Amino acid sequence: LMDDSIAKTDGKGLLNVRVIFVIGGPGSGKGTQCARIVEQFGYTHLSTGDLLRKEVQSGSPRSKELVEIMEKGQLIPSRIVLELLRVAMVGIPNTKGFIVDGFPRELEQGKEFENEIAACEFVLYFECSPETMKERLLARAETSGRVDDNENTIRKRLETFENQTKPVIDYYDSQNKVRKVLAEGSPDEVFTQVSDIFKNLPK
Ligand code: B4P
Repeated sequence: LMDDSIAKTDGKGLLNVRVIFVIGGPGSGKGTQCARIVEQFGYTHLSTGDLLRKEVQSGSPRSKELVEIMEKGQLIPSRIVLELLRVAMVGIPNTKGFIVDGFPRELEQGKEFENEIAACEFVLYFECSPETMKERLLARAETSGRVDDNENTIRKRLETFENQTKPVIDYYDSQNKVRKVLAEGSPDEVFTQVSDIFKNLPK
């Protein structure tokens, strides 16, 4: 890390802060639940999807490339995602911890983050059926204006999740780091399970 003078780091140069990864398919309710975690428990929410959409809106030279990838329901190159996260985290030196939403979406992303930025305490996984996810995203499509909320892209996003993100869950599961939440229910029902996890975290 080059510009981490304001953030605390450990002996290996990693940020010394609680980090929780939040994974789930598109439409599993990650963003919705993260907003509630912030409200109830005071963590800092970083959504890689939001960071990427902000990057696009800023009119950065890579905007066009990013939009094209998102429209195809594919993953943005990890380097870009990691850089956006690193800059965001270093800029917030005093926080109880970060919930990193929509990340990692492929195995290498997670490994690189943990080698270069900070260790992850556990992975919060929202398990949801593809039918439910599709239904929610189509409902959101009516108002979201998002380039990726349409039937075609939703199908591809679900495939990307199945092929590239599911192995991430298996990997962290093998390290006993996955906390699974059943995400089929209403936002309140899902949050009951999420609260139980956050209430019982060590200080
Ligand atoms: P994201 O922005 O992460 O999009 P998402 O998976 O749909 O999650 P989001 O948080 O928006 O939706 P949620 O499930 O909460 O990613 C978009 C794209 O960015 C990716 O396809 C990829 O191209 C790129 N990208 C992002 N991160 C990346 C990374 N790390 N690496 C590479 N590329 C990356 O909610 C969906 C809808 O369901 C909402 O309308 C909500 O109101 C509704 N809903 C939520 N919970 C509900 C419930 N319990 N009941 C009923 N409806 C519910």
